[in-house]
Amino acid sequence: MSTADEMPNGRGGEGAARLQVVKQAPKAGRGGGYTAENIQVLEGLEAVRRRPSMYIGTTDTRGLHHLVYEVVDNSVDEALAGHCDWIVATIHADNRVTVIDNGRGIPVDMHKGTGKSALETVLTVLHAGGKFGGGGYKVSGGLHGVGVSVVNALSEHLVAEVRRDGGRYVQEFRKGIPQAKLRRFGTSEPSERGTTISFLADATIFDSLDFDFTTLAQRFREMCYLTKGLRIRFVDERTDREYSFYFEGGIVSFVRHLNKNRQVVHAKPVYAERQLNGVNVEVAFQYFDGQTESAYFFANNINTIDGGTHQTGFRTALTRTLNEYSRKAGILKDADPNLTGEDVREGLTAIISVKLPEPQFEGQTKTRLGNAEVTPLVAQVTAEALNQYLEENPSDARRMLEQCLRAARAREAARKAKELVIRKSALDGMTLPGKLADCSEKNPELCELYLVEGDSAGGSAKQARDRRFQAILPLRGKILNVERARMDRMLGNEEIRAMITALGIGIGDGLDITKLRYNRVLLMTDADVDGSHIRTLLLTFFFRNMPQLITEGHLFIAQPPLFRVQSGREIQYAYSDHERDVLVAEFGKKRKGEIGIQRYKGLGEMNPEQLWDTTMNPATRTILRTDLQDAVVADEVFDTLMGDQVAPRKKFIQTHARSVRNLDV
Ligand code: 0RA
Repeated sequence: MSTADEMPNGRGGEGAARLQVVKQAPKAGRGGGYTAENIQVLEGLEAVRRRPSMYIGTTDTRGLHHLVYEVVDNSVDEALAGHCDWIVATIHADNRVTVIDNGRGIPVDMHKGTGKSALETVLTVLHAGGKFGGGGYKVSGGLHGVGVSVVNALSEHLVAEVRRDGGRYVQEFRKGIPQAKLRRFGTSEPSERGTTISFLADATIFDSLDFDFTTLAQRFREMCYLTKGLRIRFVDERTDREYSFYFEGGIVSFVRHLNKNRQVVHAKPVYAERQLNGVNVEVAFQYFDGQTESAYFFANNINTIDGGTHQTGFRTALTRTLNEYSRKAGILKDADPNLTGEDVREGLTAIISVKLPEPQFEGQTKTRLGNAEVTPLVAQVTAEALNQYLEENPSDARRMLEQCLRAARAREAARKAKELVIRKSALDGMTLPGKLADCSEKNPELCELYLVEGDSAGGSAKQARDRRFQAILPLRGKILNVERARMDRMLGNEEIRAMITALGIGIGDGLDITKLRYNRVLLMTDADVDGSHIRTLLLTFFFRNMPQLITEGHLFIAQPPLFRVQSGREIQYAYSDHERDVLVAEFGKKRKGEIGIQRYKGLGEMNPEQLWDTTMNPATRTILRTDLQDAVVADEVFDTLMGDQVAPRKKFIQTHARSVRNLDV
């Protein structure tokens, strides 16, 4: 009998995860090279083999990869303690894994009494590793820190080699069981110091022994970001691939890596490292021009995905420091509300890494840091680093805060939009805007709404319309036109709100197109630059906030004529220079006498009758249905003309100078 799982089970219980000497130890069955006296029946290790998922989570590839992490974590602990600066991990062609480090080497001294070496104890007794390590920060022993003994128990074969104290030592195991005592087999130079663990995972326990190169590489890269000065070489002999990781900048490099395909708001990440009360705190962060947050929080190199006390400290300090600075710098005025936590986390890439002697991991999955003393320490380091950065880089500071203010405005806009939807459904049609001249028809199928630029044109349209089925909502152009009307500012705008209420469908997520009060919505603006500007704003607004209005074919652009051509009693309208010329030529042929040409500079110049004939009478008017393409173009034009970037605006104006001039005739 040579394997732990065939051993008679003297004690049973799951809780007995502890080395247990069974009195009547059986003899080794097949050439194990060990004797009855030194066979320790490893009840604890047997428990690991019987219920592997209790120790490594699963026996699929995740669990398999855990074995590698466990061994490498022990080497990283040596690096954290300042005794190791390189690790080589190799996956061999037969799926054997070898991890070599230049740490202190697992202690090899004998324990009198047990006759076992420290190395054998570390490799066969659950949780024994820590007893010999003592103090310092540890990756292993943290989240999945079950110890190398678990790797040993779940390996068909494992060889540990140590170079220390001038010697070379080796011990071999099968399924956790030593095949012989630790043996010295040579000498070592101090420069050769370290540990080599080589193991072949047990194929009867794991679903597959297929290690994933990318998964492991990812983990090793992360370890190197988090452990300054550590070099990990990763070799995959199955596919002849190899990576070496080393990051001079530590977590600053990590932040740059996460932001490498993003447009960053400031060139240099904010960074600080401090040792406070025995806790090492490292923060690095940088804003990019996006809406998402990529913040990762580590405790002893373990990714605490559920956050915890270090996250709290960082978030609190970030929000408070940015608010204080904004007030001091006058970026936030007295009347402005504070930036919220959400505002300051938009477009934030951050790595927070703390290292502490006794991390407490909490929660179902033990992925939240619980040490309360960490919160003020991280807050202090974050605030100091950020304050210094803001003081020393005022223009970066301004860009950073503009990003946060943009987030604040967007949040406010979303709130207003939501409020609007709620109010709409609460009162349902009772809050129609005062400026709306509604139609008498109640069947939306038959109704039209004209959105008319300017109060005077609105007045003409009200007189011109067929009030049975045509409604008019005048929009004061000036208001829409102010500044660079951002979407959120537009939502705060009375005119826009009136429009949303009149349409009845709500906005954004809560939009319900079936509630549309008018089958046709017509934009009626002047045929000049301002008119086209307002049309662009409106189209963009609909595209971004009520796309269904466009895709379902409800949105139209009215086509007021540019010219009135009169000869005698006959009046014709022209919608372009060319049409005007054709009309003039026709009139000239038909009769002699004066031909009167009136150019309409705005809708207000038409009397109600003319407006009805040319633009509003369904029998004679021309209207253009907008499609998504129009709106997309409008959206791009909007971004180009209204956005913050100067270069594309300049390019647009140069490219379109001719059409701009045409608008401006
Ligand atoms: C126990 C105690 C010490 C080091 C280690 C274990 C150790 C374990 C592994 C596993 C892979 N590489 C390793 N390197 C070291 C401390 C030794 C001392 O104090 O000299």
